[in-house]
Amino acid sequence: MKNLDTAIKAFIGDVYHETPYPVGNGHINSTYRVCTNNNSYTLQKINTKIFKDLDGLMNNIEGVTHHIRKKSIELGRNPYRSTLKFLTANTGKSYVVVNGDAYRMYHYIDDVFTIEKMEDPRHFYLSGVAFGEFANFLSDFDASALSETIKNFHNTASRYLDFEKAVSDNLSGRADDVADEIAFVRERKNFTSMFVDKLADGSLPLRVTHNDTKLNNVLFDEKTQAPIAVIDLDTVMPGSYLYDFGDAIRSGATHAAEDEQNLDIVDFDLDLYEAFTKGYLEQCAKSLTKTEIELLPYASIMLTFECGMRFLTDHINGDTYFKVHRNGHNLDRCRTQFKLVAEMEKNLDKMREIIEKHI
Ligand code: ADP
Ligand code: GN1
Ligand code: MG
Repeated sequence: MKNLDTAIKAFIGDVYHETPYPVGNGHINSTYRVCTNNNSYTLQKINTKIFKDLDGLMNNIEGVTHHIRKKSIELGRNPYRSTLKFLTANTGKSYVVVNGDAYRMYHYIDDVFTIEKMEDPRHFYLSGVAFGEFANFLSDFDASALSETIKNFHNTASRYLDFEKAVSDNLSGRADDVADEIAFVRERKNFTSMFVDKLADGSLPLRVTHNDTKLNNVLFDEKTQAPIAVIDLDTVMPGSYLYDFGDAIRSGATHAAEDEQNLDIVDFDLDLYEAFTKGYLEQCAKSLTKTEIELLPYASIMLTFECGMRFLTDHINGDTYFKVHRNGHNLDRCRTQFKLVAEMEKNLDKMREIIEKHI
């Protein structure tokens, strides 16, 4: 708590504040809400093992939020509720380092909710609208101004190499217990280069994308139920629309939690798939190229497979990347993802039909 208090003081001075309390369920950073007599803030401890270039990271986020704020004002929206607004610390920077830990602070957006597990298709449709609009807002953002905060983030072929290294190093000694999951990944080795090859030869355009379009990264207004802001902007980088579409489907087109242990209830729901697809394509279909449209049905398979492979890699490495809250947590997460991949593979034609219907 002492470090948190020192960080808070660096941003708001010696103002009375209640004890910060944790919010959210992110796997990487630690997020707290801080209330003073007049204001409410989000304090975030940045995972510096993962985000090493803090200046590059915050520069990206400030550039992107500035751009989105400008567009929101042009549309007559409340700029304080449309995107994150960061505070500047007494060091002149938008982050502070306290005893080796890095913190940033921004305004808490009041009267909002986030969704951890999908219940209502309408919310998923609206999150499609939010991410489709996010793509539009950033379509004229200069990608060369962005640092690559995590190299090869959605390079599935390079993630496959990380996985093979984990298996051969077997640091945790767990590789022998996950032979079925390892075989599942290896059977799909050739698939891993489908998008990256096309990005490399230029047939798939590079876009400014969010790269972590998880359901709980959209804030919804409690009163109107409308999606108001896309948050968690650490991974905004040059990427592909296929990543954002695919990762959103991964986290929202199922009724099960990402770490559900009962695989019988892990379903891939085509109605939810259609709800998101409709919202997303209403916003950005017009800017998609022919190649993007052709590859879109594969996007959720690729991103779900990649995420499951990353969970498995971390399980074999001994849980060094994602936060875990129980033994085998990463393996449970891996298994839900692979169950979804298998279901999605069976429904490829149906996904293609839905995309064609809404394009
Ligand atoms: P993580 O990287 O840990 O996922 P996020 O930036 O997504 O961190 O924040 C975690 C959670 O905290 C969100 O899902 C949301 O519930 C809540 N949250 C974060 N920022 C705000 C904000 N400005 N206003 C309201 N809630 C927020
Ligand atoms: C992490 O931070 P969070 O929980 O929004 C991860 C994503 C994964 C996701 C899986 C920087 O996102 O790539 O898809 O977990 N973020 C990073 O739930 O690795
Ligand atoms: Mg998040």
